[in-house]
Amino acid sequence: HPEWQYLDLMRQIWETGSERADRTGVGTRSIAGAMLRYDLGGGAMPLLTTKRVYWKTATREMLWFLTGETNIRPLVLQGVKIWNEWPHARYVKETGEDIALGDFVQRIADDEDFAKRWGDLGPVYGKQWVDWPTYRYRKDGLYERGEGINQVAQVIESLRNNPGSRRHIIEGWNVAELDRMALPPCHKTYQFHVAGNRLNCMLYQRSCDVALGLPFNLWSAALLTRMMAQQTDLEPGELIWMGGDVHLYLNHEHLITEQLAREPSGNPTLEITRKPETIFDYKIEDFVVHDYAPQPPIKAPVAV
Ligand code: UFP
Repeated sequence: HPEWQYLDLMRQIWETGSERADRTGVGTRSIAGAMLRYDLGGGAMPLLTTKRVYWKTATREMLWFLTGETNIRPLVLQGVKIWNEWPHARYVKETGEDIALGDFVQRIADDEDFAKRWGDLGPVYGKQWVDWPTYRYRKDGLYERGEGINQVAQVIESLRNNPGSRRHIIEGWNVAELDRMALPPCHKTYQFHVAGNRLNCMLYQRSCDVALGLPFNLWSAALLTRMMAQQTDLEPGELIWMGGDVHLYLNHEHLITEQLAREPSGNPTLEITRKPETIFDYKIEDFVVHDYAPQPPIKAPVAV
């Protein structure tokens, strides 16, 4: 079963990873460099069956990226909570107001101006993917803002017109803007590769929380690949995931022990029920998962 790759990686890190302090203060066991490969043929998806993964949440996030949006408000209004901790932490830090996360999020939902001021994550994925900033030089030697680059649209064009290219890349790591991002991109580089009529995708993830982040990141990368394939009239090929700093948080021990005692079962597939005009026109209703009968979810705190 393809899921053993994930479980084996988890076990390897827990048993052999080097323990160290990390930015969040929680502490991790970590290894350098890992690769997972998933065949997406026949609609197969890297959707974990050893615990329930909320694939609709991850899908909503992916669609949000594709809108270029970087404010959490549209996610909050859909009940997606995954990005809430970061703006909340910033608000508490900058105002000194000791507001509970739930109350903060409610204010984001209720008050548009408050959301504008406090709900933005800075120029994270969505911004870089569809509106990478450019600069052009003026005669006086200064430079001014040029038109943003839609990398996603450009890669779709290049896949259609120049499938053999080795430059089908979507990059999130905009060095000049990292300091304004709530979180510098983790899934930072996507490269696509056309082999015959199959579309392969490689993802380089610089930093990976294997217990909480990776199940989401695998689903999302496969989802993006499926949408890109549909838009370019190719068949989904392989998803090749590569991790840089691949780690487990020390306070996830109960999750790890529980999940490693479970065995994968079944082969969930994703059906996309219609072909929208462009990659920017998908709706959550377009995605249906079949044969997903996972074991129960396992809760654990996310390190902020
Ligand atoms: N992380 C992921 N996947 C993501 C995401 C975050 O694994 O999509 F946004 C984890 C990796 C790391 C933390 O544990 O969040 C980011 O911290 P840092 O920037 O210090 O690597």
